[in-house]
Amino acid sequence: MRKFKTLVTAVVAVAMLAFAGAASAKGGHHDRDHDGMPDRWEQHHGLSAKKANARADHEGDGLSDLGEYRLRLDPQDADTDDDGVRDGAEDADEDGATNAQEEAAGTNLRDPDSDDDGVEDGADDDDAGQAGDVEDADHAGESRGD
Ligand SMILES: [Ca+2]
Ligand SMILES: [Ca+2]
Ligand SMILES: [Ca+2]
Ligand SMILES: [Ca+2]
Repeated sequence: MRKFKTLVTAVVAVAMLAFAGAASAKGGHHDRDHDGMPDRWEQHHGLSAKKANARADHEGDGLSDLGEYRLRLDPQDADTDDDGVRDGAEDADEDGATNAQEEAAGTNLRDPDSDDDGVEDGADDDDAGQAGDVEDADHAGESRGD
């Protein structure tokens, strides 16, 4: 009977290993806390890979840690490229809306025209409400697919 128990334990262990292997191979990279930022990147930048912290803004530059990952910036450096403009105030895709404004609006930091309506995000409704915004009619009754 003891032998049987040992055998069962071994089989269960092998099955668990196989499952873990399949799970980790699936995503292409490990993201244990499922916050969109791979473990390796989080660890490299001193962030927790075990706690979902995508919305955290580590150095307080106005751009979330997830936004920093998406733009390949340093979440520990408020001005990654040292040009005097904080990461949140930069406009990575040059669409007239800053990175921080795009995060607040839920638009794509790397796409100048997130909803593909021909109007750049900076001039679009949901962004900064900047002058020259004439897109109201266009968006009436339209649900944005975020
Ligand atoms: Ca993660
Ligand atoms: Ca930040
Ligand atoms: Ca900068
Ligand atoms: Ca954009």
